[in-house]
Amino acid sequence: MNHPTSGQPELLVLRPLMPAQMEQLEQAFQLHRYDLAEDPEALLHEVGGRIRGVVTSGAPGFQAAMLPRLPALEIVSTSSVGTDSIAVAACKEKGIHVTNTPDVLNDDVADLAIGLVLNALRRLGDGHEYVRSGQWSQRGMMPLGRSLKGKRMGIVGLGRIGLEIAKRAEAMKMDILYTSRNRKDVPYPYYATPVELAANCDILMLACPGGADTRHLINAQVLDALHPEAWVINISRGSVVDEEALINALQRKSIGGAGLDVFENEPHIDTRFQQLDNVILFPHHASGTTETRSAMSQLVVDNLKAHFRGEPLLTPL
Ligand code: 8YV
Repeated sequence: MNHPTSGQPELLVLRPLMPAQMEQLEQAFQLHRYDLAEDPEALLHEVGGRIRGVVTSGAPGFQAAMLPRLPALEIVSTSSVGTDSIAVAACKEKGIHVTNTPDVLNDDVADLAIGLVLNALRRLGDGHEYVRSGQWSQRGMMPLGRSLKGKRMGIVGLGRIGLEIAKRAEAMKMDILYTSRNRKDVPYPYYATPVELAANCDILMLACPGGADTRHLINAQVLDALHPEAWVINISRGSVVDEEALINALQRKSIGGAGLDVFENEPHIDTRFQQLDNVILFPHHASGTTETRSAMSQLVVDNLKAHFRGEPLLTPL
C-alpha cells in the first residue's frame, strides 16, 4: 500500500471520510492511513516526501509542524467548516491550498442548536428521565418548563449557521437580536458587543467561528450581564467561552444554564460540567448525521479531484 506503484497522487489520511467517499478516494488516489498507522512517525518518514494532499477534519486538524515533513504538499482538505485547528496561514504562505466544507452542514447544526434550546426550556432530558425512572407515576406532574415563544435569542455571529438558527427561532416565535463583527442587512436588532447583547436576551446563542479572534469572547463580564434565567447555548467552538467563568456562573446559578455541543478540551472535558444539574451536554455532534457527514465527505473528495484535474476548487479558503 505504501509503494508508489499507481502513478496516482498520494494522499495522507489523518481522519477518514465516510465509507462511500473513502472508496471514491481509494479509486482515484493512493492513500496512506496516518490515522491507522502503528508507527505514524515511520509512515511519515517513508512517504512524507511523496504526499501531495492531506485529508483531515476539525479534529485532528492540520498543524504547521507537519509542513516540513510534507515538502510536496499541494492541498489540505478538511471535512469541517471550522478551520481553527488548521494551519491555514502557514499553508497559504507555502502556496498550499486549503478547502473546508461550508454550507452543507448549516441545517443540521441549526437544528441541533434549536434542539438544545428546546431541551433547555422544555426540559426534554428531565421529562425523559421522569418517565423512565417511574417518578411520573409516584409524584404526578413534573415541574413546569418555559415557553420559547416571545423569548429573545441573542445570536453571537450571524454567519451562515447563525442565519439558519435565526430562521428556525423565528418559526418558534422567538425574537432575534445579534452581535457580529459587522452589522448585516437583516431585520434583527444589532448590538455592538456581546455584553450589550447578553444584557438584552434570554438565550445567548454562540454561532461564531473559533480561533484566536474569538477566544474567550464570552467571559465573566458577558455572563454577568445575563439574567438569572438566561441560557447560554454553544454550537460554535469551546474556545469561544471562558469555561472557568462559565462553570463559576453555573455553580452559583447566576444564569439559568448552558447547552453545550463544544468544549475547550474535547473529548476530555472539564469534569465539573458532569456534576452540574443546569447543563445539557452533547459530544460535538451538531453535524453528526449520516446525510450531512456524507455531504461533507463528498465535498472533500470533489475538492481533491478538482485540484488534481487542474479544475477550480469548489470551496477554497
Ligand atoms: C465536525 C465541525 O464535528 O464542521 C465543523 O467545523 O465542528 C463539525 O462539523 C468536526 O469537523 C469533526 O471533527
